[in-house]
Amino acid sequence: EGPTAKLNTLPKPLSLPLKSTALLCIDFQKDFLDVGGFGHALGNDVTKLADECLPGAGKLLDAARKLPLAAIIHTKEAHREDLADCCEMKLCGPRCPPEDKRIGQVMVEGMGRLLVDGSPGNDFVDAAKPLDGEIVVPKPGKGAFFMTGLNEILRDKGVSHLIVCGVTTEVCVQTTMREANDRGYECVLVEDATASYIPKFKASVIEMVRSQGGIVGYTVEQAEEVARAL
Ligand code: C5J
Repeated sequence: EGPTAKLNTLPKPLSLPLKSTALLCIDFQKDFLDVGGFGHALGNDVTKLADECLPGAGKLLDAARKLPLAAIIHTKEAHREDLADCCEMKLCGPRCPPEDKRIGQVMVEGMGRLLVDGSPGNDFVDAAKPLDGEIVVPKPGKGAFFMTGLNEILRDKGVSHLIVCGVTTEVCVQTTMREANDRGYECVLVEDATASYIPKFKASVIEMVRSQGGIVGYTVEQAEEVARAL
């Protein structure tokens, strides 16, 4: 019951019940989108991400802010200052020499400690900054349900459906969608509001999500279409 937004999704059309739908924006942070951030430190070309997904994310945010959706939620990959929530394996473990440890270990000019909560580079990019009243969920892992209160927040707000956007498609976005799917949330991934450093991985995730009758969820090509339907 209540208003719905009809979307031309794949593998089949989806009707979003607005009062139980949340917009989930995943990790639109300088650490992933800006030169000098964590993504850059890992050796990625970060320069194409912003143009690929931020205009789409902006359309989703503008449309969602005009409505009473159940919630607008922004996640950020952020570790505690003491790194107690960063396991040794993520910090690097046996895979690289100690001087290569990146998370929280080196100070980058303008960015501070990579992937550490409160550092300038860990903050959101201007185009996708949360507004007052929107929910920010810091998370130490790839999936937004791991070591966070996200599931409880969604249950409390009566959310059944998630419009998903963010970076990077095959890491934090895909992991979060799989976690959400296992917890019973219907997810729709907005293709022009997500991006990867590795374009073929983005294409694969989109195909994977909607394969086998929508095994992980739905996909829709354009944020514009979602914005119009909301
Ligand atoms: C990564 C993310 N790529 N937000 N995090 O480490 O996708």
